[in-house]
Amino acid sequence: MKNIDSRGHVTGRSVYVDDIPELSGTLHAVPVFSSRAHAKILNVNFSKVWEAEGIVDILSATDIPGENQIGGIIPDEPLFAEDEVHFIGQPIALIIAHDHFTAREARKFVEIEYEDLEIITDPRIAKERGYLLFPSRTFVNGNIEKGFAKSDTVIEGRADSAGQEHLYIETQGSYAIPLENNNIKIYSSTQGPTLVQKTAAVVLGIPMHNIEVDVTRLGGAFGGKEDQATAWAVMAALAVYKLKKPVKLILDRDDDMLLTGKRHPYSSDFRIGIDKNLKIKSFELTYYQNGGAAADLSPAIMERTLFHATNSYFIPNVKATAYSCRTNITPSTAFRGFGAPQAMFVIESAIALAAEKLGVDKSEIQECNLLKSGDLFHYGQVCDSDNSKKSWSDLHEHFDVDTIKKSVNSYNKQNTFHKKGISVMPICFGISFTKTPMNQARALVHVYQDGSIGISTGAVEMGQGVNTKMMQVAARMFSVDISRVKIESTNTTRVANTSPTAASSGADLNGKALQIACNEILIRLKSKAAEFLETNVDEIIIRDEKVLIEKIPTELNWKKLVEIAFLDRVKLSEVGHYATPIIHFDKTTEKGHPFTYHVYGTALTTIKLDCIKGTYDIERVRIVHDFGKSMNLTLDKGQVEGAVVRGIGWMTIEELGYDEKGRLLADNLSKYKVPDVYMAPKKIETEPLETEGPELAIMKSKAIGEPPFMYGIGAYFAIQDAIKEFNPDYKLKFDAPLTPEKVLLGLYNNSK
Ligand code: LUZ
Ligand code: MOS
Repeated sequence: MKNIDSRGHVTGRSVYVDDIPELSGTLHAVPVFSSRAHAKILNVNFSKVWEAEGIVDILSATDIPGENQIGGIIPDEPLFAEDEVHFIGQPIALIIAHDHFTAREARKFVEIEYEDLEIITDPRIAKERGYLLFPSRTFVNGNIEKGFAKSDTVIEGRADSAGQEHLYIETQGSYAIPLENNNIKIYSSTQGPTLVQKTAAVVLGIPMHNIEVDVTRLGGAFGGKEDQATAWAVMAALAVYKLKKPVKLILDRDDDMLLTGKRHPYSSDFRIGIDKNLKIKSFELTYYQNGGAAADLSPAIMERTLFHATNSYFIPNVKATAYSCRTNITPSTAFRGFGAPQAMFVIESAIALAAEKLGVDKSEIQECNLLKSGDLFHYGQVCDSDNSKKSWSDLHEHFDVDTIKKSVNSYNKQNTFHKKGISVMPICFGISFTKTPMNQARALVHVYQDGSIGISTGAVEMGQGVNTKMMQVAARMFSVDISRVKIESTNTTRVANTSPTAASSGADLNGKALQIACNEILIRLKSKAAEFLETNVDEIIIRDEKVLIEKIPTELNWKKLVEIAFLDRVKLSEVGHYATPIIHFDKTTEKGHPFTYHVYGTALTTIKLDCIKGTYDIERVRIVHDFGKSMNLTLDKGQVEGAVVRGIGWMTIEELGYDEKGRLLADNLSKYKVPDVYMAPKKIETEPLETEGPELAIMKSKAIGEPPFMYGIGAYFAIQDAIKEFNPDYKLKFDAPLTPEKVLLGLYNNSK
């Protein structure tokens, strides 16, 4: 089954926030933001703005009736800056006008006097000064010094990875409208409707029940709208609160790129110890996370980094420390992988460096350290499958990796100015919000008296196809045709207290809640059927819209049964609630069982390097991926392909950069390159790993959103592999992205 939205998307009929028909009198808001990365605000003068025609109002911190606070985990972020600004793009005020362009033009006339303060963009410098967003954490298992003593080779190094722009096609936006009795309805392009509702209530100083948040779908999010959709929705709500008029706030692309946070850049030190059998004995890490100017989701992201320090390898002695460093860039935020890709780049770098030193193939070290059932993760959870090893060996068999390696070798012997590179990238990604209480969800199901079904969940559709999956779940539960099922928008009045759709867990959590709700209604319908057919309820089966007794069709079908049940006053609506069992985590010991299950897989990346230009083609990515029992392989393979391309972009060409003034260099699409159709791998082949699939995944279909992102890391090492073919003196460097410029320097620079 394809994505139910496919047709709407390609015909342009799908509705996003900016497509909602505007009520008459709708006003338009544009944020005023800091042009300094760190400064005292001495004076703000709006008088020239007021001279423009069509200006309705200008709101700033003093207009906030509740708290000037939008920090989600730590209350350290004002909606509007008051005395100081901490990054370029920090909102200071909101201009509201009769149309968007008037507001945007008028912004140029705001006069702000600043007194500049010291600007720090390097997380290591921030750490030295003691500028941390919150205390550091250390995960320990075993004893690293004993582990190093048992190692034959101990190597130290450093690995850096840069940020990444989300580049959702739909920019951040909201449309807030006043309802009667001072209630406000907000349409928001958010992954977290409840977070918008809760934060709007705090800022306006009113109860949550006065705010209704509605989301039909997002034009992409990738984590960028988990926390950072909130500010724009709350600003619109604040304007509605003051003006009692509908207010729309949609960021233009350039504003979106400058004002919103990105993936966390990380700088990391590692020390790895390996014995003569290539077993990794010990691994020590220090991560410097560049959190930007406010905490945002950094505590959770840092935690996920620590959890993924060892990727898919078993290492008996581990010590990993992470610092979240406060700098003067936009607050870094969630981005597909949520700190895990950064950790996995570090361990892959450590293994690559060890392989270089030992003169062995990187994949030899990788292979002999893969996780197996019974191995202990450094955070105390026990690995419960051999999927890591299995995906590795299946990949090698299915795609005949030995033959591929031979053909790459012979190509490299025959060609001087083109070289091919190859790399294997295994992944292991933990599924669950690392914050245990977030692993809960609800769903609301109505069976209408004509047999049609309406479902609402807390899941937000953002292109990933979660709505399609929810409809599949309901159709399968009732055993009716999918055309009977309608999915409603995600709305806080129908499904309350939701976790954001994030952590790859949207389908699992909301699907399980939906199953519970459907099942309750099904039980009542079956008992009504048994009564009507004068038989035992255990004998009733509903299949393909027919009511069967011991596999024999009866006079009842789905539609008729629903009608009878309704006339007999049976409750045909239900709310399902699901809370993931088995998970727990103790922060005092940093041990527990934080993940419901893990997703595994292995990818082989082959690239071709032009050794004159330094440019590269990502030729193929071949993958054996652990889908569990995929409930929708079309959608799931689409998720793999999208994730792989984004992972490759992060590792290769996506370069942000900040100047000494703390200004983002790549602040528009002529400066920020992402993989396009030419740059994307010519072919991505995804083979499902044959496994049972865990009961705790929705219909045994494993979470898919984030895990495949990290296959993209393979591109980095494949490119370095090709550089080395051309320039045997090249020394491995771990400083992503590996842009063609860096490649060119590597090809011709022999410095050691
Ligand atoms: N969001 C979050 C996430 O709040 N907690 C998580 O553990 C997480 N993991 C991945 C992506 N988003
Ligand atoms: Mo996310 S990075 O699952 O919002």
